[in-house]
Amino acid sequence: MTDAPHTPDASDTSLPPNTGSPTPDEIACDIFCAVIDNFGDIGVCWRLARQLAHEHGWQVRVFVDDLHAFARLCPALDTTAATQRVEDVVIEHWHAPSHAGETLQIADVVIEAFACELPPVYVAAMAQRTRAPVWFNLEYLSAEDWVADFHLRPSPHPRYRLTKHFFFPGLGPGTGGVLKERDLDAARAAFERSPEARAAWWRDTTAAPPPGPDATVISLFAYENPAIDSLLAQWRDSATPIVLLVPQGRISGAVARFFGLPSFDPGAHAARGALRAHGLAFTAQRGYDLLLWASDLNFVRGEDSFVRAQWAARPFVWHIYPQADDAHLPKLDAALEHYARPLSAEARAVLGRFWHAWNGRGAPDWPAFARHLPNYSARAASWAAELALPGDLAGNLAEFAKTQLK
Ligand code: TRH
Repeated sequence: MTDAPHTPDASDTSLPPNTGSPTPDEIACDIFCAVIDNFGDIGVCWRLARQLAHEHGWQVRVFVDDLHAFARLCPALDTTAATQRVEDVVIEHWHAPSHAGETLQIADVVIEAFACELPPVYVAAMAQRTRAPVWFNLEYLSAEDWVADFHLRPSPHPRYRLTKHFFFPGLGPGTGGVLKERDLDAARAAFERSPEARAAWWRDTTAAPPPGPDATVISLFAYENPAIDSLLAQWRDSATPIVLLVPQGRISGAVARFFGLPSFDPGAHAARGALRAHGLAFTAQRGYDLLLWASDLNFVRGEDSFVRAQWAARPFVWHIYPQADDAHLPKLDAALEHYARPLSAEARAVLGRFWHAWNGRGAPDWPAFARHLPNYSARAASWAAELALPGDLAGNLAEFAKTQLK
């Protein structure tokens, strides 16, 4: 353990009972995160944890069961430490489902991410607390309409005097919104304004200078995807240069095969026709935004990169996390409905076909998509403004928690 965990609280009956409502820096918050696969679960929790700590002054502790996945996004993490503090957040290795820290301390606000189950001993202690904690189940993001009806619905515990609230992220009014740091737009504007910062990024990331204005820069973060072969061939045959940036991941193998290489690891470079590709290292989470800002078009996946691409205010193509029985397809269409709404019928249809093709329905038509890129760029900017309307998720969650703690 490298640092003391956050403040003790009234679940410890030896302490005086909790009376008045806590001031912001006294609010202790525990986030429980089980990593199902990939990086999205911990990606969302880590972003939320930092925002609650840095922007709201909360004392945040994250229980996470997979420190190795976490370390990919946060290289400062010590994967052998049971407890550590990183960026003012306490990280507990949630090494067993029953584990709830070395000493049982119950926070004012408890967030179970994506319906992971809290340790039973922790829930029992929550019920013993003088003032019941504010308990959230943070759900996965969906753009579907029903989300607004279910957001913040209370669910009383069947046995204990506890109420859990379902917190639904969403793209529209009445939902919990999506995560957005207060300084994000300013950081993006500074990067966009600074040719030096962009040149340095290109040099450090690809060992190449920034491409000329006629090139289309594309970042590619995706699951394995059968549409990639056809798309790479269309980019090779494009009338204008395409620069492809591929962070190391599940689609790297297909890119390597296209170029006849054994792998496409960080530092790899290859060119065919109009297509030039660079293999990139998987960066710390903050660094991923720069890749989105340096690109004209971003292929993203899952949940967190999908949201970041929207804040980057550039066109994007979403590889949605595939679910059994194609349950993900209505979610894909719901997102399209929000995002594509003001586009012309033709631009909307082309975008819909392209997103569908990237998600296993049909073949991608790059020339048609590329023709509409200026429309998609304009829409990306207006969409980022619309997406901000429900407010930032961390702020919305903190506001609601405070009303419950009064
Ligand atoms: O990794 P994902 O596919 O994650 C998930 C999980 O599969 C999860 O189980 C599923 O439920 C959810 O999707 C919907 O995609 P996502 O959500 O975009 O998370 C990727 C994270 O990785 C995101 O926080 C950005 C980060 N990242 C980096 O930090 N550095 C990088 O170089 C890249 C490419 C990404």
